[in-house]
Amino acid sequence: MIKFVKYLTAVALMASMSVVAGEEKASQCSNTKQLTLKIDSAACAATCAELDKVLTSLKGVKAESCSQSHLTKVTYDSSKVKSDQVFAAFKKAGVKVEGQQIQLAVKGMACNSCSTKVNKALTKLDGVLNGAACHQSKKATVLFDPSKVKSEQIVAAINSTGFKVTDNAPKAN
Ligand SMILES: [Cu+2]
Repeated sequence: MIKFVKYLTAVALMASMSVVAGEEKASQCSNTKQLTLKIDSAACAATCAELDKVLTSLKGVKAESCSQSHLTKVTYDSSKVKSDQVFAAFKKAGVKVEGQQIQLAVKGMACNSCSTKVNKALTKLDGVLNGAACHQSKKATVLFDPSKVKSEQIVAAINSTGFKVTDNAPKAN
């Protein structure tokens, strides 16, 4: 009988654990998307503030523009807003988007020739405006035109060099 009770307790414990795991999984599969966009280098602080205002007027959108780096970080809820609407907001604010930027962790780069190999693979891709891999930070920063190339293709190009992308780019759309 005691054995049976122990068994029941174990089953109950396992059941409660799987519930917790399920909840975690759900939060990872959220609709939150992130976009980092390079904007017109002529955009000043006032323009950036105006841009953020236009962006955040969209439901489910958070935005932060930096007039120094000329990068706008947009976080949005894809169940409430589509990336097209985000891009339309830039137009509305009169700010030109030069490209989308992603940063990828790349495993295996040990020296300059490794990062050069990754850079070459990146710049060969049509739609990649700038690719900078650094073997010290183990990261590749890629600026690309999202209408010409997708982040998955960028990851594939890096992986084809033999070095591996260890995290996935935040996907737009
Ligand atoms: Cu090397």
